[in-house]
Amino acid sequence: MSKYITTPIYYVNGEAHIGHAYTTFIADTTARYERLKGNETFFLTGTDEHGQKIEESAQKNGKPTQEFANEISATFKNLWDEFEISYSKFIRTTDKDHMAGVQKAFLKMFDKGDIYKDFYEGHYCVSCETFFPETQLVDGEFCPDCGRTTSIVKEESYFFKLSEYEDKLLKHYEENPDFIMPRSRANEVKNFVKGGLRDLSVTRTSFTWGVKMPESLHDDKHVMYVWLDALLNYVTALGYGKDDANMDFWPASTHFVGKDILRFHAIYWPAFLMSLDLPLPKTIGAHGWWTRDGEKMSKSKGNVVSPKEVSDAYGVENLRYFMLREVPFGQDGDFSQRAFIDRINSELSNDLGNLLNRIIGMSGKYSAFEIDSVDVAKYHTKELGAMNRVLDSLDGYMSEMQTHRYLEELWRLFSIGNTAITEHEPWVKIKNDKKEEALATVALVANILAKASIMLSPVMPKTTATIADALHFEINNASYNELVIDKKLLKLFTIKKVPPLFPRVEEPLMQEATQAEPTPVKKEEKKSSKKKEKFESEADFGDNLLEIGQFFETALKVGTVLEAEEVPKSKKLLKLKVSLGENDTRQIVAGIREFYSAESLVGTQICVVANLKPAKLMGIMSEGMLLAAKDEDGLCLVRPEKPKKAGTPIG
Ligand code: ME8
Repeated sequence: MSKYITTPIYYVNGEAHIGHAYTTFIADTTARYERLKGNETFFLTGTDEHGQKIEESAQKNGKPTQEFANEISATFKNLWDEFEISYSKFIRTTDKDHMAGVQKAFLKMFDKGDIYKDFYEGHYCVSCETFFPETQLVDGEFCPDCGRTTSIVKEESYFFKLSEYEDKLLKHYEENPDFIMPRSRANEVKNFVKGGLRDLSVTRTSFTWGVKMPESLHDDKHVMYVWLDALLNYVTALGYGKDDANMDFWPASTHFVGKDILRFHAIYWPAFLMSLDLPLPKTIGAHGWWTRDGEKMSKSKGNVVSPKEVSDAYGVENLRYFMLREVPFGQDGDFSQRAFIDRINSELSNDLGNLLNRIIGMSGKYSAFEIDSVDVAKYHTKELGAMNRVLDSLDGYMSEMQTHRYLEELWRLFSIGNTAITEHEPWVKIKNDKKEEALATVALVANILAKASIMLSPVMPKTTATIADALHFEINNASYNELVIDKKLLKLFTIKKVPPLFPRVEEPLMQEATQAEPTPVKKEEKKSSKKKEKFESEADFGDNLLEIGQFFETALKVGTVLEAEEVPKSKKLLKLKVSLGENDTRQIVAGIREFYSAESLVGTQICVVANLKPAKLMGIMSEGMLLAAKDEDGLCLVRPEKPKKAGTPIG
């Protein structure tokens, strides 16, 4: 099967920010995923270089327009190359072949009678390169999309008979419920069309920086409307209007776009395609916006985070993981350095990195680094079943573009591995002469890591290649079929040591100017996290046993929850008032909101670490930590078996 995945082509009026990187990462991940599954995949990205906006930006920068476009286009291409984005073609709308293709398409629509010449008078927004009817203007003057002042433009124009496509478009939406994703976005498009479509002005005479008219029309004073020019890139990139070399890839499987340009892709583009007698793309996937302090990040607002700066500080693969994990596809997300660091430390470093270290450590100690899956099924049917169920569920999330759910589910595999080690305690088995059992657990986890790495590879290609190398296999369609689809286990091999893949991040690595939440990591958090890492990275805790006195340095107490409430703007945190005995009431902020409602906690008892230095979470002071246990089924609080007086020491 062949697949065709695209990003929007980005305007060359400024350099890329993380919003652009996000679209490109999702598209790249999807393209890599399709290739992993064995589908021949064409992946297109590029730059949109015509129109008044670019002409004006070039003037502001005192450069000839083409030179300016060349420079900015190169910054996009260089960035994607540095990020190893696996595009098949980088198109520029100033490419000769593209411009010739646009002229051919224009002529075809004109000859068909879908384009005619008339006059246009209307309110034009230069920034959005769009005319708006008076009824849509804010306060009779301002652009309804970007809020800038519009100007009245009267000019001769060619029009595309968009109004004739109303019914056909509505029919297409009805018959193809996956045409607009997430499906929840389809209504806004349908309503727009039902509200009536006016014919679309598709040429301009007020400036010259655009694709010229087809010669046969002898009408030099017009240039093409930038959106007609831009949308056609999706087919000219495949050779439309030239040699059709790659037109076998058409129709596109998914055009990934931001929700700001959904209307152009879900209304204008299919209408143009119908006029050209070309099939329509399967899906327009519209994602949400990355915001900074609640405002859309954009080049014109100047509130952007630079992807280069973030990747220099944290690594591009960590950034890919974070962006795809953090935000449900279609929803907006605020870029927070704090949230990014938390995910690196807890999910990448602890859950994945430490699991690999533990397996390398244990196999080194117990079997001279040799791993054999021969006894895995004998001791671990439960874990193999759970693992296979997770693996089978993943494709559904990816085809729905739910990358955050995909990764969340994928992480259940690491929980299965970690839980197996905790439950089966290979170090105890080794001491008790049950080597076969101990090695079966080690091999089970090696298999989990291998299969999880294959499925993680579209998101983190390089990191997973290193894991695969340690596990003596390569990630490709053959190993995907063997280990993920056919559920085979790894053959006997010698595991390789690898340097730590995800060094913990102790404090924000970017300066305030480029970070959304400059809260530094507290010293006490730093200390405790170091301790945790050391503990968890050991295979059998052998070198980390505590003296009893060390344990009693921690004051554990029974607490009674007096009050509980949700922390505003946080999905995870609850703020509790907890009694630890007479005259000792504490405020504790805990990340348990996903598992407990505030009301359900009031009056119940919990176990509290009472002698931690206070720390702030989302600006709220927390004066203790409660104990909880978390595995793949969720989190539960550790509580006294029977009610005890608040403040009763534990130990
Ligand atoms: O619209 N959050 O180009 P553009 C998430 N040339 N994504 C964002 C974003 C943000 N804050 N800001 C931008 C154009 N994007 C046209 C497209 S296609 C035929 C022509 C991403 O440079 C998102 O994908 O303004 C959005 O749709 C795209 O960049 C807009 O880029």
